[in-house]
Amino acid sequence: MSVDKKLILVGDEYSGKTCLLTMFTQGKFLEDYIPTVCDTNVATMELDNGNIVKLLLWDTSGQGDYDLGTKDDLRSDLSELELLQKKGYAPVTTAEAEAVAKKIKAVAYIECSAKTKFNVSDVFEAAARAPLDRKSRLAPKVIQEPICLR
Ligand SMILES: Nc1nc2c(ncn2[C@@H]2O[C@H](COP(=O)(O)OP(=O)(O)OP(=O)(O)O)[C@@H](O)[C@H]2O)c(=O)[nH]1
Ligand SMILES: [Mg+2]
Repeated sequence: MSVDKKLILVGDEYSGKTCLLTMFTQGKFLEDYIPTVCDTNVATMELDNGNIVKLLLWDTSGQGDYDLGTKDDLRSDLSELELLQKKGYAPVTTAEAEAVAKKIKAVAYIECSAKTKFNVSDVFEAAARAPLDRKSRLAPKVIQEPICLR
């Protein structure tokens, strides 16, 4: 079976959407920040059940209404943690992240890092497998520890 899915990346500006996409599609990590206006890409995945999924990937410009990030590697970055502490912040805890995933009825919650490539393909595989019918969604599945706030 072959299906097309449109996948739209949303999240805070500077949260790492473009880097996640670029690591997945090109295997490259972009150090420099270039704000996105809108960008599209296509990736084809073959799942282990033999299904072919064509992902139409839409990268969007950042919106300020999201509190979770994608830069898992920063959880153990001492200078980042120090910076957060100075501002009175701390990384999101597992419980907080799980609660949000449950609240929004997320199909999956996956911590990832474009920089280290950690779980990058898992994110897109989960999206490729996600049922299109909202009613048939499963309970949120936690694959890894929580994401760091930037
Ligand atoms: N440490 C670390 N830095 C990252 C990671 N992903 C992205 N960055 C950095 O964060 C900055 C912003 O990344 P982008 O992917 O451009 O962010 P974006 O969410 O697409 O931003 P907008 O297009 O403005 O919405 C860049 O300087 C990246 O190098 C990551 O996994 N770890
Ligand atoms: Mg971007």
